[in-house]
Amino acid sequence: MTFTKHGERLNLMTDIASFDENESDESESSTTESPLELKENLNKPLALTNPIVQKPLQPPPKSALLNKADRSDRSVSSTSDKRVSFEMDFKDRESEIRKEYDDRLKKLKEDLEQQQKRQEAELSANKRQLDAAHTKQMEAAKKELDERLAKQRSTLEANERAQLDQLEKDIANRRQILKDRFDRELNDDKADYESKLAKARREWKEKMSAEEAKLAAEFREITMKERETTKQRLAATTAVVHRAERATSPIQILTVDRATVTDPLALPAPVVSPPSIVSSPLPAKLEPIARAPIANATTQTTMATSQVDALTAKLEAKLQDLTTATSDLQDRMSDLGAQARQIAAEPHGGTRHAASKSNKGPRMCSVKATDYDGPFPHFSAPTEIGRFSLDRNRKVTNDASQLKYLYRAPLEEESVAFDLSHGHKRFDERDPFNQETLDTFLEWITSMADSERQDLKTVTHSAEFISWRGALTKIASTPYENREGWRMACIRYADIIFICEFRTNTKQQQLESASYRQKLMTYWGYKFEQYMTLETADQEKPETDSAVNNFEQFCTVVRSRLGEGPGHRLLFAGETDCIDPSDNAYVELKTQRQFENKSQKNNFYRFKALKWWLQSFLVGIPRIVVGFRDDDGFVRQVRPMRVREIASNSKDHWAGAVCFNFLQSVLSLLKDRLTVNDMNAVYFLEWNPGWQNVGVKPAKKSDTRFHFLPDWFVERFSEETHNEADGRLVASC
Ligand code: 0WD
Ligand code: CA
Repeated sequence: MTFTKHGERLNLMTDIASFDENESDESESSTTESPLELKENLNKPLALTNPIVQKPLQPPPKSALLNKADRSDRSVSSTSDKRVSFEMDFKDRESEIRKEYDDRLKKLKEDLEQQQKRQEAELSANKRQLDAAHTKQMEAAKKELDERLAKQRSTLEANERAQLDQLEKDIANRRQILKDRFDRELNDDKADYESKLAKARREWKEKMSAEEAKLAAEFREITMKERETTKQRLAATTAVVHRAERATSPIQILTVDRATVTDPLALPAPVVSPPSIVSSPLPAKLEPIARAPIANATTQTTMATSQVDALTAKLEAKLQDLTTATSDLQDRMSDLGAQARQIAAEPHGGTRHAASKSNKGPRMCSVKATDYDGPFPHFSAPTEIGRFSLDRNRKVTNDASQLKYLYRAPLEEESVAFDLSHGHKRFDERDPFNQETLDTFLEWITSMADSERQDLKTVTHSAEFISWRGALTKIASTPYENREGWRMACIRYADIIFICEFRTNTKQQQLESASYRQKLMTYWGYKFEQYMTLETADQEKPETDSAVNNFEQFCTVVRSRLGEGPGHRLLFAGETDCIDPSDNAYVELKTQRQFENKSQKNNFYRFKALKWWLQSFLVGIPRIVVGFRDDDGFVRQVRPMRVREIASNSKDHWAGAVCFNFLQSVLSLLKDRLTVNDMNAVYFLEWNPGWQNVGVKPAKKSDTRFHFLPDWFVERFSEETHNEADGRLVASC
């Protein structure tokens, strides 16, 4: 295209076409050359493409020479001149052609350059256009994509919102259902309880008044009858005496005697002053004969009087019993009344007990927390004096074979997922209805005495009280307790007061009516122990697929002293979960529902934490490892809790000092009341919700259920305790 534009110039040059045979070819090829090839050719050294340089000079064509010759005909005449002229012409022509050619080349080059520039400009314009178009397209696509994404996002968000709303609604519904159910159950329980209370009260009243009326009637009837009989008897006796006094012959006396002997009166008489028979004077001459029947009659009268006395005493004792029973009943009714009032006022519990001083003197201890405010009493650091293990068959061995090691890894994990329900069906469980006593602990004491050849006093470190640790936890927590009552049977033997917990009737009923979930939750505690303990210190990780059992157990036996001066010397044993191999400290394992809000945490420190603290503090355990679980029984996190910190975090709710001051008072009360060593005398130390006092009362001797000291234990130490004096324990409450 560019070349046709310069076609004119090319034609001009056909004059010298003979100088280059290739020219037409070249020009032809030039027209077909691409701009790029053209550029390349142009860049080649000119000499290569210059026909003048490439080819030897040829004489110009005839026509051209003729023209020249014509023009120079007039000035040059000789051949050499001609030749010179021709050569000069030729040179002129050559330089002309060369110039023209150069011009043409230059022009061509310029054209080419321009064309190239234009093409380049065109190309870059195209590129820009393309780029712009591309950018535009990209932008459009991006915009579209963004729009689509935004749309999708908003749809998703809307879905999510809808789902969340639905979930919230479901939760609210479930919460409402649960609340309704809970309220209903609570109301039912309350109504049930109130009606039971009213019924019990009615029954007691009826029973009481019936019993009172019956006894009074009985008493009246007996008294009347006895009085009547005695009157008759006295009259008869008086008559006999009179007759005897009047008698003059032995026959008459014999008759009188026979009459006296056959006197059918046998019943005793009430306390009536007998007539002054003995003092009545008899004629001296009759004395030897009359003496016998008179004495006989007197004896009979005295006998009747003493029988009446005995009966009266018996009746009085019965009346006394009745009065005691009535006062006990009144106490119980007032406690029940207080409990009912408390339940009515605070259906969820949580109040402290109403203030009331003991009205029974040393028979009771107040449970009011404020009565025990003050400094912490002396409590010597618990000292471990022994350990024992119980195997699957509850066989006691004097060793630590059942002691487990804490598996520490979960403490380092941010989160865990221990399924506490795993294996529940295979739970190898102790019979929960079996009422355990101190037997295994006493077995250990006996085995220690046997192996060490020590007497009871030495082996128990002169303990004044022996019990499970759990009993002390229960007693000590009472000033802050309002839900669960307790009953401890206490026996004084060998100057030691043995304390053994027995389930209350309420607890027994709760156990009988335990729901599936409650049973499952009991299992959770044991399963957590399995997830967290190793059988040996070098075991890599716990064996969590085997069946869980709660027969095996490890116990630490500790001694301590509570109170100033001699205080109370205590010996108790506590089941201990494991030992931390990092510092050899005992560790208690517990599970706890995860805290989701402040109030849950607050509730924990208010109620549960007290039991945890007491349990560990009593045996000097420094750390509890807690498995925080969800409602489905999955432990999500395992964290340590320092026992000392539990007390300080709970200081707004309870004080350990109150618990220990109270425990000290209760132990003093026991010392006060159990002054005689008698393995058959069982006393109950008891407290139930609503009671303002903890009381001690003797159990019925006939109720052998509570005679918890086994014969083999008593017999084992009977020799050494045989000569010991009673009543050496002294204390005041
Ligand atoms: O009614 C009771 N609590 C009695 C328990 C009455 C008489 C005896 N005992 C025995 C049990 O054999 C028990 O294993 O005392 C043993 C331990 O006494 P403890 O250390 O004084 O008991 P406590 O401090 O109340 O509880 C320690 C652990 C519990 O662990 P948690 O983490 O839940 O506090 O002993 C276990 C339980 O694992 N435990 C029981 N296991 C089965 N049946 C029982 C029981 N009745 N009581 C406690
Ligand atoms: Ca435990």
